[in-house]
Amino acid sequence: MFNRFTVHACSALVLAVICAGSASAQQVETGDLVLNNAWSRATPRGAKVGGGYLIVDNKGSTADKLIGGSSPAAGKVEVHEMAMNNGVMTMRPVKDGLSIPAGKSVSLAPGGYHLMLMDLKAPLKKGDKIPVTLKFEKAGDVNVTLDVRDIGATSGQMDHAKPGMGH
Ligand SMILES: [Cu+2]
Repeated sequence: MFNRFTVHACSALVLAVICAGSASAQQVETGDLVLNNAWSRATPRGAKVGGGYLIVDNKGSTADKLIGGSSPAAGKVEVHEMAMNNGVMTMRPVKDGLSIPAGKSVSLAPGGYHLMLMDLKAPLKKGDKIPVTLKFEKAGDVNVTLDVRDIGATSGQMDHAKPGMGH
């Protein structure tokens, strides 16, 4: 399943993001934006919110903005940021949207910016594919699919750090 080349390639930090992207095999291109590695984390029973993570590359020469989104799996989808507030980790909606600067890559990941799926219709289970429509100021509506990973997953790259995979 994982040949020697894959393991070695994944060992190189610089390739970690590429590896993670190919692991989920999902890349969505729309105009100047390339969306990669969209994923989520399984939620505990009864949880009403879940996170959504992905990497947005802006290959164009003008900035765009992620304003929000929607999903059939949730009552609403917001863009949040985590921040330390008097030593306490808090999160809040990103005011006026998350800017995606021209030529830059913006990561939504645990501990930082993320999508917040509010009012979940059902808990997210590992292996689920959650369709989300992201709303960008310029690129408009873009459909991505969140791969739901293990409840303990912390980032896309961590998927490679499993025992027996040569790390
Ligand atoms: Cu949040």
